[in-house]
Amino acid sequence: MKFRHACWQYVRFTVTLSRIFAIVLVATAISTSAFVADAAPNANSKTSRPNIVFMLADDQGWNGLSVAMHPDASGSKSDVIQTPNLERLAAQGMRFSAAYAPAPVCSPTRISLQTGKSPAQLHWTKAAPPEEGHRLIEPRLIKRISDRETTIGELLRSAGYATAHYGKWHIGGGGPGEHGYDEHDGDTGNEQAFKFEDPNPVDIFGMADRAARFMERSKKSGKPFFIQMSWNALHASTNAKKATLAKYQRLLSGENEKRVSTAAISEDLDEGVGKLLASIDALGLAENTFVIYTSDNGSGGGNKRTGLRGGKGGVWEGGVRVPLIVRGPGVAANSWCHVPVVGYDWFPTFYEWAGVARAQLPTGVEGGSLTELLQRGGKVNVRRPRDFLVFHFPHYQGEDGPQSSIVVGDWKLMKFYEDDRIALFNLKDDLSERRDLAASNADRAAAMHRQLNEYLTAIDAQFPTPNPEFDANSPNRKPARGGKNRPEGKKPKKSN
Ligand SMILES: [Ca+2]
Repeated sequence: MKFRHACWQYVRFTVTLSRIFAIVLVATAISTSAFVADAAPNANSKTSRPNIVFMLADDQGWNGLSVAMHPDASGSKSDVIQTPNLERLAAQGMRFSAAYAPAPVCSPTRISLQTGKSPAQLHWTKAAPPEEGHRLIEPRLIKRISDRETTIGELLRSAGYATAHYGKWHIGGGGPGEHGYDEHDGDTGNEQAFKFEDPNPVDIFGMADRAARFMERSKKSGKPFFIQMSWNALHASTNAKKATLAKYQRLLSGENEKRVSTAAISEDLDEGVGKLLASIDALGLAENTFVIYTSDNGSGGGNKRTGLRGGKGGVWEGGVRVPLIVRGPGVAANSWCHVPVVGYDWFPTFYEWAGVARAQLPTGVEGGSLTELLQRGGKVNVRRPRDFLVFHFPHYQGEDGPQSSIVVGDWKLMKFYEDDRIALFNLKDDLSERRDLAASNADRAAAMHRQLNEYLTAIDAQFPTPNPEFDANSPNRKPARGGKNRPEGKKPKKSN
């Protein structure tokens, strides 16, 4: 059905052509070969199309690696956690200092990556259940990927790629097999991680082995491949290898168990990344394979929150700014990109690598291709339908209750829905978002506020609504966590 839908879009695109020609196009579009547009500008030829290995860590914060994510910002790497394989990958490729996850929580980022659309447009902006008893009521979400969406797996399979998804899926809809993936681990979620213990903690090494076998088979068949490695780590971190746990108990003596196990599973994950990279080398595929490493949201429980404000469950930088390393053909070794990029940019990027014409992008895709940026040393801007990024979290979970942000160049505006407060920051000078400049830059703040509202209206985003039963004077009332609303002495609760 989805394929037919894509064909009709294709037909609509050629509406000015003669009717006979349109009929020919329909006939051609029905065959998969037509999906690969030979005449697409900048398209790779079919024979040289690159393989893609897309790795997604879970809850790994911007500073969760021993790889610095910014050359000048202190606190952009961990002083304790050791990730030597990712250090090597970074030395071979490009690091992004301003890479964003589409959402500050799990499933919304995952469905956004699969579709190229923002979580706000998809009406899936939170993973955990709604919190009740607050001043505002969270919007309802449909937590299941729709059959109407075209996924990365469907796109790349249609274009002739062998496709695999290993690890955590977490967007339902019958699992990856129903959404374009030839091989997969089923309709998995967080619970999956707990089954696997030393010597295969949270299935890190099992996933790396399955990916290696898949690459070998794809190579033999002569097909390019796409693999999404949705690592379960850093979930179920107490399942880390015993030796690694012991190492971090020494390095972090006196720290709580969660911090120790999170550090340990981070290093185990790095070892799994190393195994996967070694398999790519052993198969002689490194030269024509893009390797991408990133995280689904900012720092979760157990990570040390330094360098950036906030963490998972909010749109402060700590919730959405994530590590990103890319290695592949034409990407300069040991290079930096400071241009903001977002997870849903990968969808149009993969389109271009697969040689599919831009005109065939599904309607509503909000990302821009990163191909030129990667080829030109990270120095060109990304062309998206809009020249700003919005993060919309109309929910309670992290600091400050329901909130949105808009990033335009170096400037970022935060909006808090409980009291309609706004705050303005210059990220270039103040990455930790401590100096609110809304009062001294009132015109800029007002313009960005308007831009944010117009965008959210244009994509039909959902908003929190007033709670008629909320009683501010009730002794049982639940304040939004964090910031100045946080009750004395209470720390934010850990969330899923
Ligand atoms: Ca997550």
